[in-house]
Amino acid sequence: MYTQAMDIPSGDRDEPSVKSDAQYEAEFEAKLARGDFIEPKDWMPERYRKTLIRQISQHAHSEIVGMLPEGGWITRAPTLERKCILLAKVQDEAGHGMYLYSAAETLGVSRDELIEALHSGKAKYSSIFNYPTKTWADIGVVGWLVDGAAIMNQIPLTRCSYGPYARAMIRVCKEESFHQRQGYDLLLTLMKGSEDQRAMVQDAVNRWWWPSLMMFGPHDSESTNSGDSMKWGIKRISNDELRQKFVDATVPQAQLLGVSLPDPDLKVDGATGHWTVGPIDWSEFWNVVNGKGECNEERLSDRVKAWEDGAWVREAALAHAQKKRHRDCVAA
Ligand code: FAQ
Repeated sequence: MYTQAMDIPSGDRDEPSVKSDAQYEAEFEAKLARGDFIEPKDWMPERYRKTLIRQISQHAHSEIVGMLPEGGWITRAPTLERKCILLAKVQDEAGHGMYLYSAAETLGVSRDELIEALHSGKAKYSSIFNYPTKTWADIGVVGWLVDGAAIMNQIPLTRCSYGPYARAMIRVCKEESFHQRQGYDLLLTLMKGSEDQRAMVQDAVNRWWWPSLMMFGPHDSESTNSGDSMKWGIKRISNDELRQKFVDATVPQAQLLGVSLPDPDLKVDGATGHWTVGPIDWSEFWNVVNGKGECNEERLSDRVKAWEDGAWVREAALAHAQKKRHRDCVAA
């Protein structure tokens, strides 16, 4: 289900048909209105296809680049158990990237094109992965806050109108849930430790809190893609609403953990019961998105190096496939 081959969608147009573009469009709209999934071979407006390719491929890139900040800690995990957990988590992120690249390929774009866009710096990936993981506590905080924000954003995507993306998200969300819990568990353990360990957790929370809020994207009023994406059922809940849900869920978890959140304006709104946060520094966000964050260069060059170092594996797999095809032909 998650490994659809490259298959250019053709809709009903392969069959003799007298349908006009307006009729195709009306059928597409009717499917959306009924809450049916749009599937790879269905007719879809070009802008819907482009928006999905953009979002799904950015999401895939984020999963793959997201392996880097944590991957460097696998050899430094303090216990065998923590090492196994982190190894499993980082492998999961690779799997998520693969499901997502496969989902994007069903829209008629090749994986090579997508990888090239990432490596050349044309394609975006989540701002959050351009921050450094300085201490072991950062690994806990990434699980708690970054995976926590990722789940909040991705649960509504299980109801996205595009079938392959929505289905991929079901498994991704189950795994993200384990990621979030292992991070929180790691932090609970550190908070029961020494004064230095507690200080290390607080320092990590101070550095990751605001970037985690930025993961949800710009305010709705500045979100250029939300209008179309909400209309087409790609996004079901807006950037600001998801950010609010995340804050409401996370503040009590911070209290239970015994850490403070680095926001002097954080308070409960008596009228709504929601936690309100102070102003977000959007200049920092755009700086990072535009390639000027602390780790942007390092992340991209690590990705390019991993791709180049893995060339022999791809070549060997292709050579094996060719040999097998040849053997099968001779045997037939
Ligand atoms: N970083 O109009 P909107 C994870 C861009 S997975 C960079 O609101 P949209 C798992 C946006 O692309 C994390 N750029 O955009 C994990 C657009 O520019 P464009 C990734 C951002 O698409 C955990 C412009 O700003 N998750 O963490 C960001 O409607 C731990 C205007 O924004 C997904 O990708 C950002 N944070 O809404 C892995 C989920 N935000 O493209 C390892 C799927 C916005 O027009 C370790 N994606 N921009 O040039 C989405 O839900 C949406 O794409 C949003 C943005 C909500 C991220």
